[in-house]
Amino acid sequence: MKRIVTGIVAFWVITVLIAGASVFAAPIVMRLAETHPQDYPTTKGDYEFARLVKERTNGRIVVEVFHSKQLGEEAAVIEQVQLGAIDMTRVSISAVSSFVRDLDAFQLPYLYRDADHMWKVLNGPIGEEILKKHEAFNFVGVGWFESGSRNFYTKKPVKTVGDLKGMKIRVQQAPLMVGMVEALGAVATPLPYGEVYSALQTGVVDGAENNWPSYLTTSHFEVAKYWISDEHTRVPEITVGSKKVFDKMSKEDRAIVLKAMKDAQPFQFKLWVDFEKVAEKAVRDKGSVITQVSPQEKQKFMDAMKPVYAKQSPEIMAVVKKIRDVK
Ligand code: GTR
Repeated sequence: MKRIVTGIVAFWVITVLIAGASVFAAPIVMRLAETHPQDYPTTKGDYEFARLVKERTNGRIVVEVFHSKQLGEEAAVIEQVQLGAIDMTRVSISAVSSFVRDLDAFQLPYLYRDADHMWKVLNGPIGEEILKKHEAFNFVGVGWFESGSRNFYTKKPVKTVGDLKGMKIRVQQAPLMVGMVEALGAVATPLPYGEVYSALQTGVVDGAENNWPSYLTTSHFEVAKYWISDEHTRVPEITVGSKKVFDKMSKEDRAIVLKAMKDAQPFQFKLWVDFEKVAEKAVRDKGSVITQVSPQEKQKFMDAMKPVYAKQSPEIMAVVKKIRDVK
């Protein structure tokens, strides 16, 4: 009898301990670095991604978003992700392209016909393949967000491609972007995002390039009020994870995280499209001078970018051909 009681008690204790361990186990916390402010469309997309991960793992995995460059500027953060010191980051593919050079095929000037074309590419087999390629560089390609098109803005009026000649233009820290601005006869100045406002203000650079939402939220419009809608690039946003960190996760958890990013995408896209309009109106109201380029002038921008393509490797150009063939 005594034995049976001891057995029942032992069984009960073990059951309680196991149940307790799973209920009270500390969640896995993943830090995600974001350069934009809390209410920016990509940051809100990060929060939606975090919400889905938490919900689908019953709180076992918690993605903590560190917005407004709390964890540093993009180039430095990406290195930390590669080392495993930061779990994930949402950045522009330009910033990652210094590591994953094949990304150049996805950010060449005048590559996509429009946003639809870009999304067909990114969400199709070509996009999947480049996400997988990140593993060779100790990253995990988690997924894509929208970032509109990029345009030049300057301190002095610019109306034609020729007006950019000789101007010092801030670019993202990526070889392709340096080459692109040089092809226009301008002087490329690669700088971290957070340094651009003062560089414009003090005249270290004469201009920069970005999308409407960034132009507004960085207040660059205050110090460079001439905007030219040349739409030279569509550079998608990407979330990259640390391979070191992801390799420790179960296959199931990894799948949940990747799927959550896919499912956060339409949410971010909608916010983006709405905010793009709000941002454009806001900078117009605040006095920015906007030049809408004519189709003829846009063709001149395109022609000027041809040397950028001529410099690409046969491998990159093979991907470019595949991208262009996506209908
Ligand atoms: C923004 C992008 C940022 C950052 C920035 C830049 O459009 O969302 O991640 O790369 O451009 O120009 O540095």
